[in-house]
Amino acid sequence: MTTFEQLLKIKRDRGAGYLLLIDPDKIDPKKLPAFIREATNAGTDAFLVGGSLMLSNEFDKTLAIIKENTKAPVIIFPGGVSQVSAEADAILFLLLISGRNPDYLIGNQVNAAPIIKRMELEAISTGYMLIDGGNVTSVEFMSNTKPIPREKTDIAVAHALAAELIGLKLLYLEAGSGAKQSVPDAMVKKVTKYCSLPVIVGGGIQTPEEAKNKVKAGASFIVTGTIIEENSHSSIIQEFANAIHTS
Ligand code: 1GP
Repeated sequence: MTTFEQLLKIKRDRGAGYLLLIDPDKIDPKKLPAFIREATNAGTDAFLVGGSLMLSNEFDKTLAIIKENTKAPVIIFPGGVSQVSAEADAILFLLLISGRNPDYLIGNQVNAAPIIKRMELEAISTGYMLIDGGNVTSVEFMSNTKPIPREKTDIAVAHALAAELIGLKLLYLEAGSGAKQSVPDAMVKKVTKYCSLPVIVGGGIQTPEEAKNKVKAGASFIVTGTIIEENSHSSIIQEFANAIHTS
């Protein structure tokens, strides 16, 4: 089974999936093995690994440690071309479709594609949409793109439909890591009503209840990063997993 098929199976079996974001710059490598084991036991369905920058230069090593300590899929969520590695199960091949910066629509992808092919790494094409989360996030600054305004649901729907017609496999509604406000439930609801792609929602999600509401609105996968970095107890991971898993 491919990693993408595994994600679809998680959605089918559990109602929705819980994806935990690991930023190698923000985690103590000594604590990583135990943390990954605990997070897996607590109900994490897959790990996303990446960050806007990569200051630590430990990307391959971090991926290898995560792989050694979990059976869950380990998927690269790249901040740039340097975050391509054969140690992962797959990579989200992101197109920042909410922006109009050609580097993030095709430039980086052209640089990364030959490397990904050579590595025989599974690429999951993903329409990545930045939604205003009430503050300037690293994605907005680094990509030099404007987020979609929170109340412009129709604009979000049109972008999602474009992603579907282009033939992308997934859609990621992103408020940005550490966003003040997560993607509005109303936007998730409208996008998933009109667009048939499975939708990942992340950025600024603080509580299990908030995560549950995104699932109720139609999200297939929920991502948390910051909240678990700040409070890495497995009981919180479990609360998120229970809130997200509806079956
Ligand atoms: C960021 O969607 C992810 O790309 C997670 O965001 O760190 O705010 O949970 P947080």
